[in-house]
Parts: sequence; C-alpha cells; structure tokens
Amino acid sequence: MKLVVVGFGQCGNRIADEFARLNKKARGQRGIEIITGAFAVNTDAADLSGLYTIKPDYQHRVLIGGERTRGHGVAKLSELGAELAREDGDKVIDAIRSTKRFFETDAFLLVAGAAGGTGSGAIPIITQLIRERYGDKPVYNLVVLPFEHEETTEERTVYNTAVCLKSVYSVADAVILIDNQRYVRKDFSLRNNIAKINELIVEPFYNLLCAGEEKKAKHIGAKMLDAGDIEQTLSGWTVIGYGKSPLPLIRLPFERTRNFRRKSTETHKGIQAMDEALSNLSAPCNPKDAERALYLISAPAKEMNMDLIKELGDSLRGIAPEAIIRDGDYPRERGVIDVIVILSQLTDVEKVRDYYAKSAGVVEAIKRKQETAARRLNATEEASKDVPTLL
Ligand SMILES: Nc1nc2c(ncn2[C@@H]2O[C@H](COP(=O)(O)OP(=O)(O)OP(=O)(O)O)[C@@H](O)[C@H]2O)c(=O)[nH]1
Ligand SMILES: [Mg+2]
Repeated sequence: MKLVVVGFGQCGNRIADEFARLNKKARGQRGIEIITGAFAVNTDAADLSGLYTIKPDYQHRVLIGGERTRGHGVAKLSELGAELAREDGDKVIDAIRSTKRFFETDAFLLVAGAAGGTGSGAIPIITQLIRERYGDKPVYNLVVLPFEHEETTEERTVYNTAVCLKSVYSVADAVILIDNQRYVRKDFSLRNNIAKINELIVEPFYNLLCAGEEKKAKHIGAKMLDAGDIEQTLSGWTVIGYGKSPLPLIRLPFERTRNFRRKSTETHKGIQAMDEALSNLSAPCNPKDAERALYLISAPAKEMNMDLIKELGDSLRGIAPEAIIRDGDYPRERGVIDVIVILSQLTDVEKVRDYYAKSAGVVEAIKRKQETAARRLNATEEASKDVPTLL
C-alpha cells in the first residue's frame, strides 16, 4: 500500500518525518516505495525546520497562518488552528498536487496530536478538504492522545482532545488511536524520549505497507495482504498492535530432521508474537468490540506453515469473536517472526467516551474563566473612569 502522509503540528510533523524515514528504509533495504509523498504542515516555523527527512522546501514543509501568527504557533487554541487551516487549506492541496507519483497513491494518512492547537485544529479541516478533492481515495487519521500528566496540568488538553476526536471521527474513513501513555507504561524513561516513541508508533506500518508492494515471487506470501485488504478493514475507531519473537538464526542438524518438533516451536513463537501485539495495542480497548480485524505474519519463508497461520487466526477469533478477520503472510524477515494486528470499527472505546465526558466539565470551567477575566477587566476599567488619559 502506498500512502501520502501529511503531519500537522509538532507531533504530526515528527511522526510524518518518521514515515518518510520508513520509506527510505523500504527503498534501501527492499527496493520498494510505500510513501508517495510526505508533508509537514504547521503554524510554527521553528518546528518545521527541526525535521530530518521530509524535503526541506516550502512545498513539503508548509507554513500556514504565517501572517497571523508570525510563525509562532497557536498556543493550544485549536479553534485558531482550524481557522488558519481553513484559510490556507489550498496551500496544502497545492503541495499534495505536486507529488510526482501521486497517481500511485492508495490512500492518505493524516497525523496529529489531539491535545495541541495546530494539529488538533487543522487535521479535521484538511481531512474534509482532501475528501472533497479526492473522493476516490480513503483518508485515514492517526491521532495521538496525550500523556496522563498533561491532562492534570492543562485543562485545554482534555478539551482539545475531545473536540478533535469528535471532529475527525465525523470526517475520516478511519481514526487510528495512538495513546502516548501506552508507550511509557512499560518503560517510564520513554516519557522523555519522544523520538523513540515515534519510532515505535510507525514500526508496525513497515511490513504492513511493504507486503502488498513486493514484486519478487519469493517475497509474496501464500496469501498476500494488499491495499484492498487494508482498505476493507480500516473503518471508524481503530487500534494497531505489533509483536515479535526471535527465531534461532542457525539450526542444529538434528533440528532439521525433527520437523514435527520444529513446527510446533514456530507455532508457539508465532502465538507469542500475536500475544505481544495484542497486549501492546496502540490504545486501550476491548477487542470484543471490533467488527473488523486483520493480522499479518512476517517470517522467513521456510518457517511459515499453514498450522501457524491457522493457529493465529483461531487465537484472534477467540478474542474478537464479532470481527470479520482478514489475514496475510509475508515471507521476508530473517531470524524473527513478527505479527501486526489491527482491530477496527470498534463499536465502543471507553477512553474516547471518557474524554467526551470530562470535556463537558472543562467547557464550563473555560467559559467561567473567560467570564471572570472579562468581569475583572470591566471592573478595572470602571475604576479608571475619572482618571484623565494622554491619548
Ligand atoms: N508521540 C508523540 N507525541 C507528541 C509529539 N510532540 C508532541 N506530542 C504530543 O502532542 C500533544 C501536543 O501537540 P503538539 O503537536 O505539540 O501541538 P501543535 O499541534 O504543534 O499545536 P500548538 O503548538 O499549540 O500550535 C501533546 O499531547 C504531546 O504530548 C511527538 O513527537 N510524538
Ligand atoms: Mg506547536
């Protein structure tokens, strides 16, 4: 599958940059392209210049609202982020139109952090615009949810997140949820290592996007998972998981003959990778609520067998009983079995519901604060009414 990736705001920019790096890796290691264009859109000029892989010209790093913010961002006001995206939306469309091999693109992936101002405001607006212009291609959103500690220090965090989630859900074909907190659960040092988190966020997309683009027979699985399968799966609230299990690179001579034993070891390793993928889902959810699901297993060709693929299918069926499940195998990796799982069209996501509920209180609090500030201002002005002025 080939994507045009557009990142909004600092979070979106850095993740889009990571996707651009992934494409370089696919080209270098496998001779295939998975990203037809990578773009960064921001109201903050400094954020744009801090990227590594996205081309450093104004057509790939697009500054919006430059005249109004003078390149300094929107300070968490997502309404302003949305307004500037509306005003400068054509700049983004022009940039996308400049993509050389645009005709090969299967879908759009738009990326943003939900809690900020620029990204959370711009992503629904540009999603809508792209849908109007390119109605034949699906538009997916990858939305990053804030760390827990951000929710307590800044009330705008919950408010922006709720508003962004509601908005993207109504315009995007699918919303892939990425919960930052999930990535620090196991390793707390990650909280200060955003680059590493971004690497982990895009990691599952590597084999997922590459599998359907292979041209050589030896890398085409018994059941190839292509763009069509992914499009059929992605819908509404979506999470993605990734797990891997190492295989011994060298086999002892007696192991080659004991075929039966070897097969069961591989099946065990495959199940282990699947379990890891399911326990590392990108956001918390109940797999029982998934109406669609997909898994892709990548392993050395000689380690792949039907038992393994069937066992994985049974295991996913067990935890997502309502889902239509698509699958594929990708004979590629060396020394490792890795499994990517997507759970999609989730009928309920408690975490999203919580943001909606919590934001109701915050809307009141923000309104009250604005009213109090206005009252204080009035009182001060009132007190000054007998003081002469020099103007
Ligand atoms: N995973 C990840 N999260 C990030 C990154 N950068 C910021 N965030 C998260 O995204 C949210 C803030 O969004 P930003 O992208 O910084 O904000 P913005 O869209 O640039 O908006 P303004 O700066 O307010 O104009 C917070 O929840 C951060 O924790 C990143 O590179 N990776
Ligand atoms: Mg910013």
